[in-house]
Amino acid sequence: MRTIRGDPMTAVFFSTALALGVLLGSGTAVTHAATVEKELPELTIQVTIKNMGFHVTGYGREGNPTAIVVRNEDGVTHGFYSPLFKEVSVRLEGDGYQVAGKDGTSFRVDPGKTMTLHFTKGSATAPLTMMSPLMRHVIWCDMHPDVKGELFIIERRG
Ligand SMILES: [Cu+2]
Repeated sequence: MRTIRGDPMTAVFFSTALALGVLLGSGTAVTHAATVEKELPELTIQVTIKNMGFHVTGYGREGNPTAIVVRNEDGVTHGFYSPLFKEVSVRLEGDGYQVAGKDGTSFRVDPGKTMTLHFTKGSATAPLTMMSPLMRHVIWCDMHPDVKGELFIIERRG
């Protein structure tokens, strides 16, 4: 049994926290390194759309189920698209709907509504180390070209 201090996940958390500051608002992602045999916990990325902008907190991890919770606080319908959706299969929950956008599958969320997109990117076969990179994935609204942002997912590499 590892101690928290010696846990490689804790090390990843603090190194990414230094890099990203306020993005990592939630402490819930600090977990013990799960073994591959166990079911990995779902991580949550919160995206609030407000004043025609994306406000993102949290991050995902390759091999872990990940939920993107998209809350639209604007007075207009927004789209939510990422090239990441070409690589993963997405399960939609909540008050959103799927559309065929010009770049591929996209999602819509009406004013005041919240939708959740569940997916798992890659697998957990490689271990997480202090060198595991934090990869950036662009997101944008395919209805308003100025509304864009980014998501972060830690990749597992040796
Ligand atoms: Cu929009």
